[in-house]
Amino acid sequence: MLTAPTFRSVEGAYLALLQLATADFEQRIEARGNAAREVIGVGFRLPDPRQRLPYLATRKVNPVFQFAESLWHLAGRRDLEMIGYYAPSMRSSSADGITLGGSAYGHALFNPAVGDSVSPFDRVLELLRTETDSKRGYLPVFSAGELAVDDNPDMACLAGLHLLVRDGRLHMVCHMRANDLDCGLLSDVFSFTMIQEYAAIQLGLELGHYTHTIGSAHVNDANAERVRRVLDEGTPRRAPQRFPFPAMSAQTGPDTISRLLAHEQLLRTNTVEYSAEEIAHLHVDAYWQQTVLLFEAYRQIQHDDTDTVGRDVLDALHPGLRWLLGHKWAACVTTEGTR
Ligand code: 5HM
Repeated sequence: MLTAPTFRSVEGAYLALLQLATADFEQRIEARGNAAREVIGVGFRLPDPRQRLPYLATRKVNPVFQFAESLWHLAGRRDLEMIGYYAPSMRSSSADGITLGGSAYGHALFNPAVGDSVSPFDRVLELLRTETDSKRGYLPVFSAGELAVDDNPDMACLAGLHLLVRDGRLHMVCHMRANDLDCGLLSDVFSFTMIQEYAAIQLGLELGHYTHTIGSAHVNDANAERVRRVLDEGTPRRAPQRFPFPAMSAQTGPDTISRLLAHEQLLRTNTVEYSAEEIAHLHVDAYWQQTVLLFEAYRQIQHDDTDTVGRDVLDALHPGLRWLLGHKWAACVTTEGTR
């Protein structure tokens, strides 16, 4: 097959890649002390990029982090203060303990490049609005300057994102120089498809397909045991959990992101606490209220001395998000067993 194989949701692609790198790997590598099995040059396509969450009990995806990271990217941020609260492990990639480098993709996409006054993201949208069938809508992330940094702790794994408008739909092709299939792939696909959907809304277009390509696709030996358990769970005999995810609200724009991040900061710093009822009356539409509910659930887990997250918050969540929270944190299982 010359085009990338298609999967109904990210879960199928994730399992197929894990299988490939575990059983049919091409070589063993040991870059920077990480022993891994590797396959070179792979890819897949998601015809519906909204199906960006996997529902596997053995791979405890953290949807709070997924949405937090996407918003962090969409706001063009690179501060550790926010993202480190959701993913403490990212602190080790920071050279100065304050900011992230290459992995702060949104910082490269949503801020003007040196010498420019408009961000690459806005420049590409402008191009796509004016040039029919353009092939030039490329958003580079990896920069040659990263190679010149001695002992660089955080070199961008994302080479770039390519946006293509065809027949009224916005497609995206992602090029990764390297992807850790177990640890990096899921959050990368989540964030990039969120950026794609956000871009489609800004352009007033339908969401097209998403194609993910990887130079070095690998599974670290340190994660081999978990990968084996995930593959055991994901055998074709298992009926997959299905929680179709809704479309991002059509009025989403930069103001939406700012408003959400204002609530995020208040919750992260435990300055406010919200009931589901209060979240329903915030100046935030129903789609994004789900994210505020996730932030409130996480606030309770982090700051409240409690072993359960409020029933009202769990009940108001999309069933797929509730399912994921219930598998990630015991505090999120309702008395009726949300799982
Ligand atoms: O030595 P190198 O810079 O390639 O190590 C980075 C590791 O993080 C690789 O295993 C890469 O695949 C993984 N990674 C990822 O998969 C890192 C980031 C952060 O940029 C990411 N996805 N988003």
